[in-house]
Amino acid sequence: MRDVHQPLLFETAWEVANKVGGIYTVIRTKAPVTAKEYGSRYHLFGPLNRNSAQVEVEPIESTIPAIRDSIATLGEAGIHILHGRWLIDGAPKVILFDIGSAAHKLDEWKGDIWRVAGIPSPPSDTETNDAIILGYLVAWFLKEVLARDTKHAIVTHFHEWQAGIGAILCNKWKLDVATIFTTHATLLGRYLCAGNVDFYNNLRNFNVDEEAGKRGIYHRYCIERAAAHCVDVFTTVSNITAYEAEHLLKRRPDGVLPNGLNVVKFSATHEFQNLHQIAKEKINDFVRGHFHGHYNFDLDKTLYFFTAGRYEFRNKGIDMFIDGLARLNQRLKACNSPVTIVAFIIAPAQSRSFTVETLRGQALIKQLKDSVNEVSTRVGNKLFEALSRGEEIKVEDLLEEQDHILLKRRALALKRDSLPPIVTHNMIDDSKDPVINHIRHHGLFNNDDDRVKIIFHPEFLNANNPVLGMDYEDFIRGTHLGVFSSYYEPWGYTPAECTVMGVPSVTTNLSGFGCFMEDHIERPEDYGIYIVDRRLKSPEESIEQLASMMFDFCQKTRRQRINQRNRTERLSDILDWKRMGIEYMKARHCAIRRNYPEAFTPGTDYFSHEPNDGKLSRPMSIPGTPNHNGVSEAGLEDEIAHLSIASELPGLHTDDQDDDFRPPIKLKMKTPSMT
Ligand code: G6P
Ligand code: 1S3
Repeated sequence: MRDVHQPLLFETAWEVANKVGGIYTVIRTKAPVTAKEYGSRYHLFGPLNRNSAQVEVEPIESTIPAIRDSIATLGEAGIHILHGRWLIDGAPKVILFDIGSAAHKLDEWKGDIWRVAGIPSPPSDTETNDAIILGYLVAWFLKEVLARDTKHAIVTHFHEWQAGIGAILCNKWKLDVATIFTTHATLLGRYLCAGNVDFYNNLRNFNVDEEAGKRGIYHRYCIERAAAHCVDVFTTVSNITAYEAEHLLKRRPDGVLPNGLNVVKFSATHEFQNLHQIAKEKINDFVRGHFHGHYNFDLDKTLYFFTAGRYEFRNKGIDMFIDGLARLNQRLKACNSPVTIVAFIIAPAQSRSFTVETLRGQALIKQLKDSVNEVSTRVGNKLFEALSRGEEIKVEDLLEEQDHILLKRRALALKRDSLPPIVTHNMIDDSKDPVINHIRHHGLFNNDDDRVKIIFHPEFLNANNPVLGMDYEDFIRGTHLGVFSSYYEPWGYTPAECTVMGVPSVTTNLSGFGCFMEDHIERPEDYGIYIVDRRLKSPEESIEQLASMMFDFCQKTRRQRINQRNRTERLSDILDWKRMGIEYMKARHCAIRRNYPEAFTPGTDYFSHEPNDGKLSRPMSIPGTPNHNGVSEAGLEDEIAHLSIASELPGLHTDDQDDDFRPPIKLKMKTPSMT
C-alpha cells in the first residue's frame, strides 16, 4: 500500500511561472506554506513560457529518480520539459512542458478526449488545444511517475478549466492518484454575468448546455464540468462561487479554498504609514502634471480612490464605481466640500500608448520642478555667500532677472485651453470604449469645479513607465480607498491586497472576499472594509449606498484615516496563507482519504474540528467614522488572536457531511430582477 502520510504533491495550473491573472497570485503566494509542508515532495506542473521562465526559473536537474527518469522518458518521445526551481518565496520545483514540442500529438489527443470523455474541440480554439496538450502531458507524466515510485501516495491538484484535462484523464486512465479540482470562476458564470442577465436569481433555471453553446464555449464548458465530476474532491474559492458551481457545473463543491496572501509584516506599525506618505507624494507629482493649468485644488485635502483589475466593465463593477463617483461629485459640490477626489481606473484596454498630452503634462511639471530646484540652489548660494560675509541682502535681490524670466516661462507653459484628459492613453476605439462612454454619460470631464476628477489608465502600472511610474503595490500604498463594486467576483484579490497594505476598501456581498469578511467580522466597516449590498438591494440602491460610503469617507479627518489604516492592516493576519492554507490541507487530506480509503479506519474523521462561529467583534479603538466617542485601543491584539482561531475553524460543518469540509451556502437574493 502507498504511504498516505508522506504523499507526493503535484499542483497543475496554466499560470505556473506564467503570469496571466489571479491564479498566478494564488499559486505564487501560496508556495511558501506548501513548500514548507511538502518539502522536496512538492512539484508544480505548467506550460513552458520561455519569456517568463527565462527570468523566473532556474533550471536544475531533479534529484528524485522517479521524476528524473520520467522527464527522460518523455524526452525520448520528443517532449521538451524544463525542470527547475521557481525563483519565488518557497522556491518550489516546477516541471514545465513545452506545449509546442507535443503539437504533433494534438490531433491524436483531440480524437482521444472525444472518445474517452465525449469532449469536442473545434479546430481553431488555440487555448483549448493547448489545454488538451497540457492535460495529456501531465497525465502521461504522472503515469510514468506511478510506474517508478510505488512507495508514495500521490495527490494532484488541478486549477481551473485549462488544467482540467489532466484531472479527467487521471480518472479515465484510472491512475492511482488522489485528485482535486478547483475552479476559480465558472466559465458560464463569467460570460452570463458580463451580459445583461439577472444571474443570481436565475442560477437554478439556466439551460447550461444551451447557454454555453450560444456563447461558443460549449467545449470549454465540457472540460470544466467533466473535471469537476471526475475528481475525488471538487472545490471553489468562495461560498458564492460554490453556490454558482453547484448549479452551473451540477456538482456541489466539497469545500471552499479561500485565497490567501503571503503577508509581510513590518516590525514597526508606523512603517507602512510612512510608506503611504512616500507613495502618495509620487502620486501627487503625477497629479500636478496631469492637471496642469487646472490645478486649483489643495493636495493636502485630496483623496485618492482607485479601482483596478481585469477589464470586465460590469463584472468588476467599474460601471457602478463611475455611477457612484458621479453622485459623490454632486454631493461634495452641494455641500461646498473642500475635499477633492482623484479617482483612478486601472484596467488594461485596447490602447496604443500614452497620449502626447499626458506625456507633455509630466514633462512640463518636471521642467518646472528642475527649474525651481536650479533657481533655489542659486538663491541659496547667494544667501549663504552674503551672510557668511556679514553682508545684508534684500529679498528682492535674491532672484536674478534671468531667473524671473525662466520661472515665468515655465509657469506660462502650464496654461492650457483644454480640460485635463480623462484617459492617459490613445485608445484603439475611443468611441466604443465602455469606461470612457460611461464617464461621458455622466459628464465627469475634470472641470475646474468638479470635486471628483477621473483618470482612466488603460494599462497595468509599471515603475518603468514615463507616466505614473510606480509599481502597483507602491501605488496602492499611496491611495486612500480601493473601490471594487464587483457583480461577479469569485474571490477578489484587489481588496485583499489593499487590506494587507492597510488601505481601506469597498467590496460587495457578491464577491468571495466580501462574503468572507462579512462572515468573520462583526462590523467590517470599522476595520475599513465597506461592503456594498448588491444582493438584496436594487442597482439604484446599491449605487446610492456606494456613494454614501465614499461621501462618509470624505468626512474623515486625517487622524481618523490614520487610525483606520492601522486597523485595516491588522486584519492581514486572517488573510495570511499560514491560516488560509489550512483549507488546502483539508482538501488534500480529504482527497487522499477518498482515494486510499483502505489506509483509514472507517468512522474516524480525519479532519474533525470543533465548531466555532466566533466573529471578530467591533474594534475597541475609536471608530473610523467621525462623531463617535473614543475608547482605548487596548485589547485589539486579543481580538485578532481570537479571530485567527475562528478562521482556522470555519464552523460550517453540518451533520449530513462525511468528510466534506465546507458546504456551500444558500444564497439569499432580492427578487425580482437585480439588473
Ligand atoms: C501617514 C504618515 C503621516 C501622514 C499621513 C497622511 O500616516 O505617517 O505622516 O500625515 O500618512 O495621511 P493621509 O490619509 O492624509 O494621506
Ligand atoms: C479569478 O480571476 P478573475 O479576476 O478573473 O481567480 C482569482 C483567483 O482565485 C479570483 O480572485 C477572482 O475573483 C477570479 O476572477
